[in-house]
Amino acid sequence: MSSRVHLINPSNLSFGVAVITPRWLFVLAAATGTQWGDPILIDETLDPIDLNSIAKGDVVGIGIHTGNALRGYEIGRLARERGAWVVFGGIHATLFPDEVHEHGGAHAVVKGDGDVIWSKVVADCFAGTPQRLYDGGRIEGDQFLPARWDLLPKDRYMWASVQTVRGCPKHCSFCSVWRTDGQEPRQREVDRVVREIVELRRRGFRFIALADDNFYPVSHEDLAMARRRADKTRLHELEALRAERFELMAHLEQLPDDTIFFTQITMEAAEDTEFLDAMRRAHIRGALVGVEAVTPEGLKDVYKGFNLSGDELIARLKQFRKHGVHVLGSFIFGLPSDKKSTFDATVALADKADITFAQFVLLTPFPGTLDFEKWAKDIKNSNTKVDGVPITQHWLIPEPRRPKLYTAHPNMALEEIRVGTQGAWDSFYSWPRVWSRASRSVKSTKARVMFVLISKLYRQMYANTGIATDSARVQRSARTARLLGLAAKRLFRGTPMPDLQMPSVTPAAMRPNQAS
Ligand code: B12
Ligand code: SF4
Repeated sequence: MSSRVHLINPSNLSFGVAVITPRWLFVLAAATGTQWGDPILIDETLDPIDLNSIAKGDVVGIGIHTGNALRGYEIGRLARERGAWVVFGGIHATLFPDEVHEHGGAHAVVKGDGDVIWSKVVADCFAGTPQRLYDGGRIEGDQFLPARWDLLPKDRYMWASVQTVRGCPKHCSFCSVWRTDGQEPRQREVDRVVREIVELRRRGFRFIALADDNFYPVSHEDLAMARRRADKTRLHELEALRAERFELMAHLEQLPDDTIFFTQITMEAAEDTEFLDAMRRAHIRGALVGVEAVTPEGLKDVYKGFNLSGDELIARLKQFRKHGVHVLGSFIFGLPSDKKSTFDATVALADKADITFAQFVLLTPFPGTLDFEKWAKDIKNSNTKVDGVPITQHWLIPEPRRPKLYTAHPNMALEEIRVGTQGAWDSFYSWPRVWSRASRSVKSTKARVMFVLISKLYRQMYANTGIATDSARVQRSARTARLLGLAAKRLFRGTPMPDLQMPSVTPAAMRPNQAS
């Protein structure tokens, strides 16, 4: 049998179904080309890999972020033992190519975007001459490849994912996006994005996550600052970016009415009601908004001074809802300014601001971030190790032994923060609160059942498995998530529309008014 290409998304936990497609798998599948046959795609969030499927001479591409790097390394070593060519890519491999070689049995590591370089890497491996390191760079928006959705396994994912823009102009201290993907937004051509979405609708997907770093890449302040400059080049660039967003939304508006998009956006978008209205018309019904902290001190802790706090924050978040965009608020716990009262105060604010979903994450120094650099420098001399692994490489500590928090807190014990965070999830996603939000957010019984299922599933997948320290609880949550997922996936299935055509839009419909 001839050699094959395998693409593997590693995970320690498999749920049988997944909420969102890991887009990189389907994009790299497109980048592989067809001369080696279709690649074999393995997403371990669905099922664990069967290593017997890997043969000598095969090429194995493994994509890792920091959280799943250790599992990726285990698979890499095992695949290499079976005689395969092992290549790593993804954000963590981009940040630490040497570590990947040391721990993952890699023949090659690809830094940056894989779209353009991957076919060369595969060809080099099959020729027996892989390079140690490839640099895929930061490609232009019009070079991003559309995904191979024909390789999507049937009925395993609830939401497909399509990227419209990569990069973010902000510089939050806990986030690596602006440093790895860059601060210059790279927008994909409207036509290409829409073509992919139409293909997904033809296949029966009506729920699509826009896997963007920040769907609102040009704020009023950015425009005002550019306007103050004598040289207007930057202003024209920003205006063009903004106009392209409206062009995209005008096209999305033409899609069937039951289409639902979800994206990620900064809170600033609330200033731009024209943009929010265009989002609603474009079927973008929800957005993850990084609220992070509810006090000015907390926002200062994460360099997110462009967010608001207190009553102004509530008003700003409500603005999304008023314009038909549901908010998934993302909050960080463990910030130096947090107090015991912060947990309850945050849940209360989420309620008051009419947030539809929320996530409460523990402050984690992810490599590639300013927080990580500062933390690693501060802690270096302490020489702290867990199971012989330096704490500054926390992702290499086996998951059951991995600490949940890394920075000593001025007011609280770390366990107190972990328990407080778990408590915030429990309280926000309690049955009465979920039901009350469902009744306020959606009308039909079916939509309410979906709302409840997705709320409970979200909590099981992202909170109970990520924050709990007790492995029995983690396993129980994974089983519950699997059952909820099986029930939910039927509800998310849309009717295939094989005859759906590309929307046509008049130039006038695409134009935004001039922003202030
Ligand atoms: C959409 C998204 C999500 C979604 C969907 C996840 C999914 N199933 O895909 C949701 C909301 C669920 C999510 C959750 C989380 N996410 Co997230 N997410 C993203 C986001 C915005 C886009 C990812 C994406 O689809 N990009 C599109 C694809 C095409 O790009 P890509 O993955 O980068 O792949 C390209 C290259 O990296 C490369 N490549 C990738 N793999 C491989 C493999 C090979 C062999 C090669 C050659 C190349 C290659 O080629 C690809 C094509 O160019 C990224 C931000 C970002 N810019 O990456 C964060 C990001 C990946 N998430 C991040 C984090 C921290 C999380 C959470 C831990 C958040 C939390 N605290 O709960 C969870 C973890 C979930 C989990 N267990 O995996 C961090 C990771 C940081 C790090 N150092 O690892 C990122 C970078 C955001 C950030 N703020 O820093 N996420
Ligand atoms: S957290 Fe969001 S707004 Fe901040 S830099 Fe990252 S992507 Fe941009």
